[in-house]
Amino acid sequence: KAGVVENGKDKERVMIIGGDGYCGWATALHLSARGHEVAIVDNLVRRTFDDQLGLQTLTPISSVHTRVKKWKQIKNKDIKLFVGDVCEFDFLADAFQQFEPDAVVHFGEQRSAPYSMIDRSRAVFTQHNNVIGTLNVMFAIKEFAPQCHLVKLGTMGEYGTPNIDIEEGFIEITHNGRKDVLPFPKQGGSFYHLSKVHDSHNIAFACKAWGIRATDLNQGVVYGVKTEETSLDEALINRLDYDGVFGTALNRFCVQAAVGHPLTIYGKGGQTRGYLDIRDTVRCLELAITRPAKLGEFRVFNQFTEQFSVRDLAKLVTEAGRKLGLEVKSINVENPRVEAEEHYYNAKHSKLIDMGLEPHYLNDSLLDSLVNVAIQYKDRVDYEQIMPGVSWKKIGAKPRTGVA
Ligand code: NAD
Ligand code: USQ
Repeated sequence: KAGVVENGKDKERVMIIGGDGYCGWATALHLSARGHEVAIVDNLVRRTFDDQLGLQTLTPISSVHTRVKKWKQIKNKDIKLFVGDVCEFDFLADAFQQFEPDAVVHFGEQRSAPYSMIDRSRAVFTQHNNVIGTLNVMFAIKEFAPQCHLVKLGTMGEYGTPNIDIEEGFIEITHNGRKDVLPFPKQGGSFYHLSKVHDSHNIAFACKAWGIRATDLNQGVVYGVKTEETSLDEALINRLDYDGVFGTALNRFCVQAAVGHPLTIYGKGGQTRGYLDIRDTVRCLELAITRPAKLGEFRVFNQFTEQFSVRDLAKLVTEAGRKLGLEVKSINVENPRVEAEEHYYNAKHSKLIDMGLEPHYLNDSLLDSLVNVAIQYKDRVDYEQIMPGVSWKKIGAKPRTGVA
């Protein structure tokens, strides 16, 4: 097949860990629709976090069992389901031996920075869940599927916001007259972001020591909800988080605009990050899987398409809302996080484009459609969950039962 490099097969057996989540569900359907054999591994803990904290996705999502049944009805394609925790090695080993994956996409982590900063127990849970889960996946590959390509979701937040350009994974440094290419310095801004830094180091070491192959996708903030496949039926609809713990910047702003809540700009609003449309997330995963890393190789791609400050996003959503007849206001909320609010930001992101990614840039039609989805489900919005309730500075050792 055109464009597929050595070792890449047309049809791969892809295990998607975290396949019931926001990025994972969309990716599972995208790959299944393109003929890959897909298995979802998920312990459904994301749904438990919602139950524990009293949150719910804007969109009414079906159970994972209903989701895969509906997919079978519509497309006549099977998605295998393994419900369990990747921190339990026996469960994971069994799933590997049954499914025999060519590639494992690992989305299955606790992914909220605020969740990891609620209290000591959530910080420990996040790092345990993420770091041990990834170690288990690495060991399962070594033991049961040494050819298998690990495609691991990292995050742009691993790099922090240094006052120099951010490279894709590695930087050439000259020091005291000697030169080397070294991992780009990491400065995660929460216990969550730091869990990804630890994962990256562990995976890089395993590639070197055992000769396994891996791609670390340092993804930016994802926005949007619809993909070609999740739009086929209401039972396939994806989750969309808007609350102060799991909701991310642009998705939150669109929901806030729809329900008449002022847009919550934290601090000065100069915080700049890389962003991408969920339709590009699924395509990036497809590109990484069909063009795998070589045995022993640890590749790093920066997976985002455009960078925006929070202020830029607020302006864009205000304008999109105005066109839809909504009056959108913004407020500067005291920043609950510890982060630079005005800073230099210039991150490279050419490797996925070179491999064929054709980005969906943020435009009016996407903002329209996202605000319209939010309007469609606005009765499900709990206004009380919108303001941030987790403070980086106030995190303590004592368990917190509520975060509002
Ligand atoms: P999500 O919380 O919606 O999905 C994660 C899924 O993993 C959930 O279904 C959860 O139940 C599952 N999971 C968590 N721990 C598990 C375990 N121990 N065993 C089995 N399953 C487990 O998150 P998402 O937004 O889809 O993010 C997916 C990945 O992409 C994460 O690793 C995240 O860090 C990364 N990422 C997300 C974004 C974003 O904007 N959403 C941006 C950059 C990177
Ligand atoms: N922000 C606001 N107002 C809001 C929400 C966020 O100003 O209402 C600001 C934050 O302070 C931060 C920026 O927007 O400066 C991004 O915050 P976010 O919550 O959208 O994203 P973040 O916490 O970084 O985490 C999300 C995902 C995480 C992923 C990360 C990619 O939850 O899984 O790793 O985006 S990145 O930001 O590139 O590290």
